[in-house]
Amino acid sequence: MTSILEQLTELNTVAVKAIASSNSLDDLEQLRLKYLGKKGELSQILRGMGKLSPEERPVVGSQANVVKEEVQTSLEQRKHNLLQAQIEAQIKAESIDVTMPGVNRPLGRIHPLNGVVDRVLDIFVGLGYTVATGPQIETDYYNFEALNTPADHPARDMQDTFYLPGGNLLRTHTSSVQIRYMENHQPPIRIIAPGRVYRRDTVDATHSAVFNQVEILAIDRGLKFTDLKGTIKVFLQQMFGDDLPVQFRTSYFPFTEPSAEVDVQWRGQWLEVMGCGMVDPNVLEAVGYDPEIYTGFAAGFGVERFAMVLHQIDDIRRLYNSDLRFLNQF
Ligand code: 2U9
Repeated sequence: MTSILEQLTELNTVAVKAIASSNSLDDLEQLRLKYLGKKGELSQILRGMGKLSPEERPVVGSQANVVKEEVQTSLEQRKHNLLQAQIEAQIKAESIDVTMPGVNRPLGRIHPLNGVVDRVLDIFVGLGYTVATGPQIETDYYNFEALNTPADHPARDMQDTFYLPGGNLLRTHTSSVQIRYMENHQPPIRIIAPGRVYRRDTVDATHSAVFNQVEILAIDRGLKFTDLKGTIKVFLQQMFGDDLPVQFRTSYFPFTEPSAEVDVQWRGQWLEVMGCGMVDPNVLEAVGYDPEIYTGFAAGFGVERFAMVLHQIDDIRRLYNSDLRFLNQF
């Protein structure tokens, strides 16, 4: 009997110690099975009770209950502590340090060239114009011939052209878009054609071999030069400001007659910003419109030049370099 009581005491000591140093709920469950399980150590020990005298049995029985309760209490205590530690670790891991500096996520912005195109399109769409686009690789016909610029015409030298193997070319203006549009639509039409154009120019502060244009075209019965002037003036005043002085100087383009260049007074200087004119009857005939019935006006300008004037940019190449120190200013 002494030996069973000793075994119980030993089990108690060893189990309580093991439980106190267990480090996970899984370990703890293993210990519970090891000491208190059906085939556990306590059950093993109590199997020896059969050999005890009737007087000894209740003594050992009650001592066994004491040990069982103590081990159980230890298990519960440790379980409580482990759960508590687990919750604290989770809270710590999930907590946010609101004093940490934030992650900088740089915002994109509209490129100054696109910003000008967007404003121009908004103005003309507001006046009832439709946006039209077309191919950058063109035939001689759409870029020159249909625009009253035959092969021997001196105006061909005005804009040196990039010719492609096979005879096609890179469009030198977006007028080709308007020819294509007129071939597929009947008047009245009002369109605006923005897009990239190409010229064999020597690159410098004000010239680029690739640049962006916007051209407008209106064809209807009875359109006159005053309609053109009014449209241009409304447009330029919306772009630059209400009281902007605007002047028209006579000029020449093969596809318009009469033709004019347009100057604005801006920051104390007269600046040329665009060209325009009444569509030449030969151009109307080329697309099958009767010039006795329909007249039209057209205008064109370089987007880079507008952006440079509006934003006081000194070199056209800044618009193509993608230098963030420059772009971040807009
Ligand atoms: C059609 C008929 C006529 C478009 C026009 C201009 C005048 C003009 C230049 C400005 C600077 C081109 O970017 S630039 O080099 N353009 O001055 N453009 S009239 O006339 C047209 C267009 C289409 C069917």
